[in-house]
Parts: sequence; C-alpha cells; structure tokens
Amino acid sequence: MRVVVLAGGVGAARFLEGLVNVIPPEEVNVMPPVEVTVIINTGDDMANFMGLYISPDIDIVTYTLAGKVNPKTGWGIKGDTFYCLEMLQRLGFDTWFKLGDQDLGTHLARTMMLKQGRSLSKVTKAISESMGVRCQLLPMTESWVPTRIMTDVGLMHFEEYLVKRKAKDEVEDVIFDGIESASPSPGILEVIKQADTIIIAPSNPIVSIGPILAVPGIRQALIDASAPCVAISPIVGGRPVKGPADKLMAAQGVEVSPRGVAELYHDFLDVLVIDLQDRMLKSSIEEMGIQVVVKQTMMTSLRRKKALALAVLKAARKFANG
Ligand code: FO1
Repeated sequence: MRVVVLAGGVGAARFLEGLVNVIPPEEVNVMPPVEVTVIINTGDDMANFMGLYISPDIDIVTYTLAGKVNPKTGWGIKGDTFYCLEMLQRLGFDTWFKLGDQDLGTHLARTMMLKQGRSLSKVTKAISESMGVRCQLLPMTESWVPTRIMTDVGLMHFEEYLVKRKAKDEVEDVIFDGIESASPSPGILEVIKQADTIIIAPSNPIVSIGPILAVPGIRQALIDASAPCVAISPIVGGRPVKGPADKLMAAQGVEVSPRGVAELYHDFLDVLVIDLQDRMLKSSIEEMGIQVVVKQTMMTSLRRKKALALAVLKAARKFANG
C-alpha cells in the first residue's frame, strides 16, 4: 500500500510518528509492504543563513522519524549543545535562530552536498537514510521558493516573522517567492498518482501546506488522484494547536476553524478529521461535500498519535470502499 503525506513542521512530524508506528514493519508480511512518502514544505528554507542552507521542516520531519528530535520544542536535536552559537554571540552576531551544534552538522553537510551539485531531493535522501529513516522524504520542489510575510513594518522571511519577531507583526499578505516558476521535485506527481491513500498532515494550512499546493502541478495532481484524500484539521476550538495559523488564516480572509481548513482544501479533499471540540461543525462541513470524522486529535502521547493515524487510515479505506 502506498501512503503519501503532505507535511510541514512540528504538527505533521508528530502525526507521522504515529503513522510509522502503526504500519507493520516490512519484515512482518501481514499485508503488502506499506510505503510512506512524505512531501515536505520547503517554503521555510533559508538559502544562505550564516552561509548555510537551512531546511527547517525537512529537518523536523527527519529528526522526528529518526527519534532524534527535541521532544519539548519539536525541532532541533534532543540534548544538543549550543557552544557554536555562544561563540557567535560573543563575537557580536545576532543568534535569533537557535541552531544547535549537532544541528549545524546537518546544515553544513546539506550545504556542502548542494555545493557539489547534488539536488535537494538527493541530499534529503542521503541525510534521512543515514539517520535510519525508512520513509521516502521529498522536498516539495528543488528550487528555493522562500515564504515571505508582508507586514505593517515591511516584507520579511517567514522565519524572521515567526522566530525573530515572534509573530507579533500585523500580517498583510503571504508571498511564496518564485513559486510560479518552480516545479515539483522528481517523482512527486507520480507518487501522488499511484498513491492508495493521501493524507494532509495537521500543519499550518497557509504557510506549511499552502506552499506545497502552490507548486505548479501538485494541486491538480491531488484533484486528479484516484486515492482518497484525508486531512486532519490543525485548528482546534478556533485556535491552532501550535504556531501562527490563526493570524495567517485571518489575514487571508479564511475562517479560523476546521470549516476554514475545509474551504482551503475543498477541491481535492474527501474527508476531514476534526477534534471533539469542533463536533458542532460536522454538518456544515459535510454540506461542502466533505465527509467528517470527529476524533480526539490532540497528540499528547504516542498512543494518541497512533490512534489518530489508525483513524485516518480507516477513514480513507471507508471512503475508498464507498
Ligand atoms: N523555531 C523557533 O521558534 N525558534 C528557533 O530558534 C527555531 C530554530 C530552529 C532550528 C532548526 C529547525 O529545523 C527549526 C527551528 N525552529 C525554531 C522551528 C521553525 O522555526 C518552525 O517551527 C518551522 O519552520 C515551521 O514549521
């Protein structure tokens, strides 16, 4: 069975941890082997940050699936040290983006491999495989398409808006710089076409899933796909579980609710999984032609992550069987 997941950062990575834990390991041949391919947002990438190529969402997913991620923050490496940053600070540099010493190793490796002319897909494969990640991780595109936020104090990279300035600026617009001339990474359109199940992970619909959908060809591939497409709402009780999705959705004139998420994905979505807190929205979302499953979606333990993943796979199978 081929499962394809569209993913951003922390929320998606937590869901993926549940998913890979409910899929029988290859050696247990209870069913045809299940391949999981993750199409990851690269709009957060910084192409020359301290001279390095930084891919936050790719690293969050890689470290999480490798069991290395810092569980408290959801990003960076568990137990990492920050001596390099401390030295940079002493030398007068602004170290607002916290890159740990081991994390810097990943960025140095990626930057050197890219400089040798290897593609971001190949670099991502090399790094994730060396960390023992079994899923196939694909950057949404291989060209640099930074997400920029137009605010009342000017245009800035998404990470500067979110991390450096703590998402305090008024959002006027969200721009996926150069995305119209980008193309999906090799294999992405095929993997969507051949998928048995497509999952939209609980990531920020505007700046994590949005850029993936904006890569020319990907949204149409999802619309044309024969596989059922199931999303988990990242908005629970009118608020994002984590991050600035509410501010960004409001700035785009989208209702900050699972119904708003359904609106954003309506042209390719078959089923939306919403939290118990939002069960009163079920019928109005179903009126949009999208089936709704009401579940506990707060992933506060591995047990809950696994239960959510199983519910999503079950919803997809139920939809596929009509
Ligand atoms: N998020 C923060 O809020 N503060 C940080 O200092 C920070 C550092 C960081 C380093 C590497 C990495 O892969 C991610 C990092 N993040 C940090 C997370 C990141 O800013 C966002 O959570 C994602 O880009 C959004 O999905």
